[in-house]
Amino acid sequence: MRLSRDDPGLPLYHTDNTRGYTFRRIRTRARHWFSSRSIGVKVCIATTLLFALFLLVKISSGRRSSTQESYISNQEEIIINEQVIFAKNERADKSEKKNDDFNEDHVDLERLPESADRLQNDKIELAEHHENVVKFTGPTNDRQRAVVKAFQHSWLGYKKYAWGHDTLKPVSKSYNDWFDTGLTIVDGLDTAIVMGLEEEAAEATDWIQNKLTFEKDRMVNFFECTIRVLGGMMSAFYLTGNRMFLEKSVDLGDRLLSAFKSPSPIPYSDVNLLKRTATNPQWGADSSLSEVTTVQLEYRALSRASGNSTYEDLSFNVSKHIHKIGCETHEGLCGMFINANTGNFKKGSTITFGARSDSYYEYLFKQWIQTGKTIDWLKEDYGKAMTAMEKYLYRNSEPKKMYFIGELLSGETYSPKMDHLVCFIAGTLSQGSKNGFPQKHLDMAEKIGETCHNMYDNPTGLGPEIAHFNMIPGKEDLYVKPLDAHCLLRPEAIEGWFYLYRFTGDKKYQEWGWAAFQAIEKYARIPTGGYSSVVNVKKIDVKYRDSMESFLLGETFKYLYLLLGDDQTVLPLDKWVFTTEGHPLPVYDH
Ligand code: DMJ
Repeated sequence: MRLSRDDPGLPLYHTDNTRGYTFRRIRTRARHWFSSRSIGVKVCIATTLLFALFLLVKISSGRRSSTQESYISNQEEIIINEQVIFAKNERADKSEKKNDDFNEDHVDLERLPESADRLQNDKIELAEHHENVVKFTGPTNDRQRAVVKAFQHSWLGYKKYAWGHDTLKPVSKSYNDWFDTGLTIVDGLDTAIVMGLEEEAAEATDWIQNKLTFEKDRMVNFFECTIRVLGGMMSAFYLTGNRMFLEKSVDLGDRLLSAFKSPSPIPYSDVNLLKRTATNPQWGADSSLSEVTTVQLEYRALSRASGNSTYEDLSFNVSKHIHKIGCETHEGLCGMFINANTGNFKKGSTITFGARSDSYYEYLFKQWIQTGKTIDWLKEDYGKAMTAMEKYLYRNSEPKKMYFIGELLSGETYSPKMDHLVCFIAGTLSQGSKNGFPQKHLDMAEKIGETCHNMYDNPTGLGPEIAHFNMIPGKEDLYVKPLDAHCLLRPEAIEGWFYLYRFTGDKKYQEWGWAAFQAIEKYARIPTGGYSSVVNVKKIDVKYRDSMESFLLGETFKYLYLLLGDDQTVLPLDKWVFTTEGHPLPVYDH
C-alpha cells in the first residue's frame, strides 16, 4: 500500500481543502508562538514532551503483544468449547474463572483456600480412599525380601554419602545436586512405605518436614520436578494421610505453576523456584511433548486434595489444547516438540514413543482412568494414537520376529530404533485391554514385553538404553550401538512386566523381573552402599557411571517388589493409578 499525502484511502492525509487550510494555519501559529518564547520556556516544553513520550513507551511495553492477545482469546475459545462439550455445571464456571487468572499472566496465590478448608477437603478424600488401602505389611517371600534389602542398601549408601542432596554418586562416595530438593528421599519415600519400611519412611518424613525447602534460586525442569518431587509427596500424602505432605506439595505446586506464565496454554520447560520465573529450555526454543503432557495426574491430585482447582485447570488446559489442535498428519501421533510461545507443534519433528514423547500417550490413558473414565476424548485420542502406532511404527525384526515400536525421523523416515523407555507401553496397552480396548492391545503388549526381555539378553543381563532392530532376513534381530549400551537401571521393562503379570497371571513375567533384579545385584551393586548406572551392558568387566538415579528407588525397586509379590491385590489398579514416575495416586469417580 502506498502511504502518501495524496492517497485518498488514508484519512490522516485527507486532501479536503478546508481541513488542509486549518491544519496549515494551526501549524504556522504554533511555530510563531514557539519561536517567540524564551530559552527557559523552550527547555521546559521539551522536557515535558520527553517525559510524556517516556510514559507512553512505559505503558505500551507493559501490555501484551498482539500475538499474545490472540493466543489468549484462542485459549478462551478452547475453554468455552470444552465447557460446552465436556464440562458440567459449576465446575465449568470455576474453570473459566481460573483461566481468567491465567490470562492475567500470573497465578493469584491469594486465592489458595485457608488451611482449614484444605483440612476438611483432605478428610473427604482420605476417607474415600482409605477404605481401599491395603495395609502395607512388608514382604511375603524371599524374592520380595531380596528387593527390600536392595532398597535398603541403596538407602544406606545415599544416607552415608549424599543425605539431603539429590542423588548419590556411589563410587566416588559423594553426591550430585540437580534441583537441590533431596530428590532421592522424595522419590523413594512411597516405595519405603509400600515395602513396609517404617524406619526409612520415618527418616524421609522427618527430613521432608524439617529440612526440605523450595526457596532455591535455581532453574529446575518443570516436568522432572513435578513427577519426582510433587508426585512423590502427593503419593506419600495419599498413602499415609499425613497432611504435612500436602502442605509441602501446595508450596511446591504454587512455585511450579510459574511454568504457565507463557503466552500459550503450553508451559515453559524450566522454572526458578525462588523467583517464580520460567523460560524455554537452555538448548532450544521448544518444550518437549512428553514434558508438557505429563504433569496432569499430579496436579489433578493436588487440586482434588487441596480444594484449589487452579493446578488441575492449568495443567489440563495443555491436554485440551493438544486435543484441539490435533496431530492429524499422523492420525493422532504427535511430534516431539511444541512451542510455549506459539502453542504450535514444531513442523517435521520426530514421532516416537521414546524420549520426549513417551508419556504423552501414557497420560492420555491414565488421565482417563484417574477421572473415573468420564472424559471420553481422552480415551478416544489414546485409542486413535494406538491404532496409528500400529500402522506407522509397530514392526517386527528378522529373522526371529521381535515386535518393536520404531520412530519416524522428522515425521517421515522410518527408523527401527527403540528406546528402553518405550517398554512402558507394554503396561499401558495391557491395562487398556482390561478397560475396554481390544484384545489386540494385549497381544501387542505381550509382544513388546517380550522384546524388552530380549533387550536384556546381554552378558550382564542388564538392558541397554537403546536397541536397533534388523528388518532384513539374514542378520541378528537386535543390536546395540556402543554409545547406546549404557544402563541407568531404568524401570520401564519391569514396569511393563508388572502390568502384564497382573493382567495375565503368566509367571514368566515374574521370572524375567527376577532375572533383571539379579543382574542389578551382580553388576550394579556397590559394596559400600548404593547401586550405579553402568557404561556398557555387553561387558562383564563392568565400568560404572558413578550415579544412582532417584527412579531406581522410586520406580525400579517398587515395580520389582510389586511384581514379585504373592499378593497381586496390593494397590489395586482400579483404585490406584501409577504416575509416570511410579507413584500411586487415587482414582476418582470424575
Ligand atoms: C522416569 O523419570 C519416568 O518414568 C519418566 O517418565 C521417564 N523415565 C524415567 C525413568 O526411566
